[in-house]
Amino acid sequence: MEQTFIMIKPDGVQRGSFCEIISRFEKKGFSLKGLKLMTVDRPFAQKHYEDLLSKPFFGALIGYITSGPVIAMIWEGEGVVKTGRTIIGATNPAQSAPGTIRGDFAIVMGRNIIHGSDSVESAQKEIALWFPDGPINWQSNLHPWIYE
Ligand code: DAT
Ligand code: MG
Repeated sequence: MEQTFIMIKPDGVQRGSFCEIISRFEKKGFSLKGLKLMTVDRPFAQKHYEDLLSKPFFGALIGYITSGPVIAMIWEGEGVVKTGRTIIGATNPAQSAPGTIRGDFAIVMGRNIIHGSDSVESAQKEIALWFPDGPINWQSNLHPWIYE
C-alpha cells in the first residue's frame, strides 16, 4: 500500500504541538510504519531538499531544518501522499485553510511546522533517505473497520 514521508520540523517539536499533529494522521485512519526523533546535519538536509538547491531561500531552509530535533515518520494508507498534503495544507501558512496543520499552527513559510512528500515517487526517495532500514511491518487490527 502507498506510503508517505512526514516530518515534524524543529518548530513543531519545540512548540509542544507534535502529539496533536501526529494524532491527525492517526485519527484519519492511516497507519504509522516508522517514527523517530532525530537531528540532521547540513549535508543530510541538503540531500533531502536537493531539488530546491537553486532557490534563494535554500540557505535559510537548511538552517531551519538543522536547528533542532525533528520527528521523521512513515505513514501508510490509500492515497496517503495526496491526502497527507491536504491534511498539512498549503506551503505558505497564510494561504493554508483553517483545519489544516499549517493553517492551524503556523503563520510564515519559513516556520511552516511540517513536511510531507509531494508525490509517490518523492515519498519513496525520502523514505529511503530517512529510513534506510525500511518501514516497520505490521497491520492494525482496525484495518477491516477503515477499509471495505
Ligand atoms: P512544501 O514543503 O509545501 O512541499 P516546497 O517543497 O516547495 O514546499 O518547499 C520546501 C520548503 O521550503 C517549504 O515547506 C518552505 C520553504 N519554502 C518554499 N517556498 C518558499 C519561499 N518562496 N520562500 C521561503 N521559503 C520557502
Ligand atoms: Mg516539498
